Amino acid sequence: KQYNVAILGATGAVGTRMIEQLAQSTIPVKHVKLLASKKSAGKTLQFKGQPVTVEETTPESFDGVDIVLSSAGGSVSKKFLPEAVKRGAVCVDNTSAFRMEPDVPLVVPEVNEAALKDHHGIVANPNCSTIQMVMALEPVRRNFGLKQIVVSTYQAASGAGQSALNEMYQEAQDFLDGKDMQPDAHILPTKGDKKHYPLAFNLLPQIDVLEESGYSHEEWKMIHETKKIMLGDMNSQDIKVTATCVRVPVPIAHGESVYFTVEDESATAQDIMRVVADFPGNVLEDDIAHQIYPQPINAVGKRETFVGRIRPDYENKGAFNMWVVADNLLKGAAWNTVENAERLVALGLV
Ligand code: A2P
Ligand code: 11C
Repeated sequence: KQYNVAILGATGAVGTRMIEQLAQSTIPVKHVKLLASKKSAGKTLQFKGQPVTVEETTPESFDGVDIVLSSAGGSVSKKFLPEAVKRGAVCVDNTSAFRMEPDVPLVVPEVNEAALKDHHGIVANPNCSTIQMVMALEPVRRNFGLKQIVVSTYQAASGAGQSALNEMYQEAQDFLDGKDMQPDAHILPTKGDKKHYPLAFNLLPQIDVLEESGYSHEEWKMIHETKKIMLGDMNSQDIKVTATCVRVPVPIAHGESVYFTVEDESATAQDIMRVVADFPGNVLEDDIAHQIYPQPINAVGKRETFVGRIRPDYENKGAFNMWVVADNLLKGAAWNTVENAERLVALGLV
């Protein structure tokens, strides 16, 4: 069988990468439809070297579509994906719109592929910072049991979309040209909020909106998505998770400092390294004698999750630190979405 595939948000930072990842995937594609807002209608993009005209998204855009890959923002997903499902499509949604719905599987294939079979037309792709953390920690959970996770993120500008990335480059340019030490920001930390701050040569400890709890919504996602993916219950207390999310002036690829405790206190750092390295999709880059460790610039364009600096907390038994890097636009978004679609096809679930 060959599949008609629609990419919703095809002109965006993630959408353009979905086009590339789909072209390189095992999915037999009959026809690809590239959907965006009215603003981009008529623009030409390429799929496998062939020009494809971008169309404005309407409910009828999904007539005859088998698979939808979507990354045009939560409100666009909420509006259009039910229309696509009504027309018989299976959607893999990279936004947060449906992630916490009980009948929507939230899937990182290497970690919880089995959840795909419970879909009712929508599969959710987790947040980028959650995906790379569960990739690094799932082998630890399976082999030694996980008790607690304390994560601090170093998140790239592209996580907030192409416009945020463009704004950071412009700020850096203006700063180096001596134009403005406090440029007028319009997008970051998050489009919808009242105040905006520059990211170039700065750090912003706010990703997404700040909630009354004191946590940002990105931090909330890391806590609850991790529990849903690893334990099948977003409120489980079986693993305790806390997070601090920070935007850093890096274009692409998120870094994470992850502190975790395991049930099996006999586990050594060497044991952790071994199981992390053996897990599909992970690459261990941990050779301190040769200064080898994961770095964002080396992860750009790669599908894998890179893990290093694995070391014990010498003052607490069964506790470790590690450093995790992945391309937020690929494993964190476009590749994990296409990988979910590949698995749905392979398992006969489309
Ligand atoms: P457009 O380029 O026409 O605005 P990013 O995550 O990089 O900001 O990209 C967002 C993506 O979502 C873009 O492809 C954008 O298309 C698309 N998009 C934004 N609003 C809508 C909408 N109302 N309907 C369909 N696509 C939309
Ligand atoms: C960021 N992690 O870096 C966000 C982007 O829930 O899919 C992805 C938001 C999401 O800003």
